[in-house]
Amino acid sequence: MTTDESRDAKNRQLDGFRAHPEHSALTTDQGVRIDDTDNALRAGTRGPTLLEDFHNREKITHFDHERIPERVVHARGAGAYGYFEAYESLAEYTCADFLGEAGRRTPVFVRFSTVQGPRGSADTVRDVRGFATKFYTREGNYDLVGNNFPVFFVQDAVKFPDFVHAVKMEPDSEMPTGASAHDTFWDFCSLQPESTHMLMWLMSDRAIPRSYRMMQGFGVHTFRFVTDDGRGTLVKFHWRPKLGVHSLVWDEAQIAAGRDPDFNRRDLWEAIESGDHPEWELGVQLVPEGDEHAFGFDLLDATKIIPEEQVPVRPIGRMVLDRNPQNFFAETEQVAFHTANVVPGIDFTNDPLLQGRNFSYLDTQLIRLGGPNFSQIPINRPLAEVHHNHRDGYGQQVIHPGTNYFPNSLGGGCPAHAGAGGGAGVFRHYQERIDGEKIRVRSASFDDHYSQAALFWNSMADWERRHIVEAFRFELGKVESAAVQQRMVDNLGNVDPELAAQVADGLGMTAPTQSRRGSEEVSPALSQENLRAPGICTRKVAVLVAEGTDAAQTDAMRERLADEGAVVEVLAEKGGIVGGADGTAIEVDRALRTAASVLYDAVAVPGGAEAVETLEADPAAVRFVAEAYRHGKPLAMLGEASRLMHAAGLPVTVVDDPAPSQGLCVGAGEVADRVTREFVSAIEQHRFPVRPG
Ligand code: HDE
Repeated sequence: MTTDESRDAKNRQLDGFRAHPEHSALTTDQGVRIDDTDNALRAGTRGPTLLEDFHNREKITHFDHERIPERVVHARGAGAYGYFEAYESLAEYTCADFLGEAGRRTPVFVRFSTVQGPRGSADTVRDVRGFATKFYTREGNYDLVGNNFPVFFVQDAVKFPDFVHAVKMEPDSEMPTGASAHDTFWDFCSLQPESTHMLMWLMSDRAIPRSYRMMQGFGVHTFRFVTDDGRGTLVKFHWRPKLGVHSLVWDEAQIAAGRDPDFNRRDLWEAIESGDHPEWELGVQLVPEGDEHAFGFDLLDATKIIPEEQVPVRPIGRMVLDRNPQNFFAETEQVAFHTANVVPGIDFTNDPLLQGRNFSYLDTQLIRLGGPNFSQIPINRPLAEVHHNHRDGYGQQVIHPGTNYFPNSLGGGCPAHAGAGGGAGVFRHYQERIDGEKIRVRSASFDDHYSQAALFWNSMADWERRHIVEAFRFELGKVESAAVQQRMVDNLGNVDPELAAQVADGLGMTAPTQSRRGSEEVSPALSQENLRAPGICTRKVAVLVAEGTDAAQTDAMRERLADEGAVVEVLAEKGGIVGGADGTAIEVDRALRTAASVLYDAVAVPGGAEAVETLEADPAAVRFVAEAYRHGKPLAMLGEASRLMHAAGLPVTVVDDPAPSQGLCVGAGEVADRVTREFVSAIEQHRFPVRPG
């Protein structure tokens, strides 16, 4: 049992709302004890059910009303609790209390999500991922409602309903689920060149993260830090995962969607349950107000990044997720994020996307959570005290005595205006001078839609570019309208001629004649090549065994990987125990048929002639190895196990003293130790996208 003092303030607040069913008896909503919930009240044992049975009616009625509307976007998600810890005082830039002192901890709740699919859709679809964080600060709730891409599809929120209608399932058939590979999405994007930069991210491997724990997060918009004395600094927020940024490959993602539709949420859940608490560093790019126009693009345009090489990301704190919810609906489903939930010291800019969001999030909760009192739902309650004259409405939980208007004298003038004496901790809007015509026109500084799409393309490693081309070919290949395909290919001709030509070729179309490179610039910080992190902590490794496996090798491999923090699972034809070559028992974690290579980061097969013969004859084992190879995963084949590579039709020659080649660690006898070492460093590299064969 965790001691009370070691639990954060939000956790303790939730105690007041937690049910305690231990040693309890069944009751109605009114607390009346019920002795039978298995048989409805009826007239005679075979007679009709009686209306008088209030328990039956109440039970069924409540069940009938269990569902609420799912989020119109980001419907599928997973949440967790944790804390944010500031590295230093940022008082020079912001009076935000939670950033005011080194070591200050603030409880958080984070919800990760996909965007397009409904609540029951698969996790590993090609999509943007939501990364929304609620900070329960002492000065009220601050929500940083971000994504795992730093840009967005449209520049103005007024286009959001159009975009969402286009990307969601088609209105007649409600297909496809969890996919953007369909006509309406590409029709819209091909007519909206401003979406081009975002499409580059969406077609990249960033759209199929290996884990929520291994993706970056971005606030996207330019926000504003504000000091106590009203000075502003423009700011962009970045989350950077401690485990590095890693992705799946497309074929793997598609198989995983069937093998484990809960792939990403299970990964998050299990990591937290096993004490491997996911961690991100929060960083900021700070731009002095005076430099707002010093860039070749507009800081108010959410289709642009500030390249990290231009303005470095300054780490300001870390976030650790260390607790899973107890009830998905109460916590993860009912959490209500809102971009306008800001605290003193953090303010908006005039980014038209952000301005629209500031309306939308509050509005959407009213229908989703059934009325204006959703901030009283436990997960949404701030730790800071709440006093106002908002009254009544569906689901009101508070008994408000006294007056309900301002100004008043009968209620002692309370709640009074805060900060009358100039006190800290009061929200004051940044005083910005605005001067303009009332006009439905976007600034010309928003017009360049291709430079940064090209910047992204230029910054990719060869294998990343290959994946982007393949993704465009897949997505556009699913589009039935040739005109839409052609328009999109022509559009890519403004990013890079090679990209456009390769995509066109894959679609059997002609490359655009008017191609040009959108930019010559490069930002190395954008490539996943440069976003790895040291170590193999929490990587999942499958060890395939059978009767006669070399037990000593198995143990050594398991121990070494576990020492490095990896999660090792031993798989065999059946669960239970298999006998090693020397008679030692090897414990099996999972039956091969209930698993799949796509659920692991790497595969090892220890030696043992008899065992390898069994595995060679088992199509599930052969497929396991072949698939892992195809997906570029590290493979360790000890001793006779290299024969399995042959059985899988893989182009590997057995050598006694192997050089580590493309993550294939093959060897026998006294080199086994070295093979394991190389295997560990191969897992650290994550993926070997260029393999022979
Ligand atoms: Fe959202 N978005 N969005 N969005 N968004 C919602 O709010 C909206 C945008 C993001 O885990 C909705 O509670 C508009 C950008 C996340 O609960 C809704 C625009 C970014 C989540 C809404 C955008 C996001 C949402 C649906 C302007 C990244 C899930 C349910 C074009 C910076 C939060 C809800 C969670 C959810 C509106 C664009 C992130 C309808 C109008 C840009 C992570 O209010």
